Amino acid sequence: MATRRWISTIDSHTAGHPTRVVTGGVPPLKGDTVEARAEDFRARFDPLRTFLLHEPRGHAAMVGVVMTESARADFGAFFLGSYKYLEMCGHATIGLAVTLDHMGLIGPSDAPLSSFTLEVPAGIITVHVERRNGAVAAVTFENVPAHVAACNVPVAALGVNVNADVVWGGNWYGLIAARAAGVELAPSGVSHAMAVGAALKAALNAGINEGRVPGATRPVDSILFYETEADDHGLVSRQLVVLESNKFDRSPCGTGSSARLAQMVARGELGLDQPIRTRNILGVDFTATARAVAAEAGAQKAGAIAPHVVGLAHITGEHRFVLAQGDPLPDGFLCR
Ligand code: PYC
Repeated sequence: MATRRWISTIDSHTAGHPTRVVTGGVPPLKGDTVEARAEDFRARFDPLRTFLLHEPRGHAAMVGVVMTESARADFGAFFLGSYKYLEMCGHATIGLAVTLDHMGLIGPSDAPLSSFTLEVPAGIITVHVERRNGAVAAVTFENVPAHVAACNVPVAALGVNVNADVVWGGNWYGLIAARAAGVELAPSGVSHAMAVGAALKAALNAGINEGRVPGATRPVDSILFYETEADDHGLVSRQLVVLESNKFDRSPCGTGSSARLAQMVARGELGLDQPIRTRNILGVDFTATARAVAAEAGAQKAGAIAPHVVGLAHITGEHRFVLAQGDPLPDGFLCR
């Protein structure tokens, strides 16, 4: 078989959401920082992203990770989305940590704890891998600081009138109460949530782009619908992140959980060092805690918190993707 591309990956899922870590086949990238190398990849090799993430090899919500060297951290990595490049991705960071453990790249596999730093486009984060009985039992990432940029922004679309908080958690989120938006946080509610979420995102971003949302400087990447509950173990944020039309995060969303922490602390609903569980529509949890931002992190936005998010990923397979000669869809396709 004549082939024009060979790319190897290790795939995992984090609470249901896939991560595809590229382990070979990406040409050397130019640039001094991870952000610059991500930009070089986008400029010269973007068809590799769609080849790997779009159908028929991937799907609408597939996320990829390309590793690069870092002059500032133990590893460097940037995140590919099916529809855009992400500055940070929590579920994929957890997937990457489990993948690095699987590859034997982060310390003795019988050590109870291995830690590493990771440079991503959003900044430098720290990742801890806990092992029990020879297997990874939990991954914690200490995310870039999260903060609320705007509160109670009125948004209307498709006959739904709600308020959104605009919050940075490594990506930008519009946080909206699920019940007020008529969104059901269950697998049966996903199609409706995606339609409403995409329309609310467009309406919110129109306001931000026209300068009508004081405090918000950049359009939101996603809408996070939430509901807060409590049980004997504390607070649970049930949540569903709509990335874009026809795309939702299957996991509780690491950057979305970070944004939720900043919002709950800003509203006085949560104290520092008080863990909550963030739960996806499949009933799988992350544990998320807002900590004080370390003094050495330098100047921060008012009310910024340091999110610590704990979750777990599982390897699903190892792939060698090829592009066979004559394939009529060399760069894949995505239906919107
Ligand atoms: O876990 O941060 C996250 C994420 C962002 C987009 C998909 N997952």
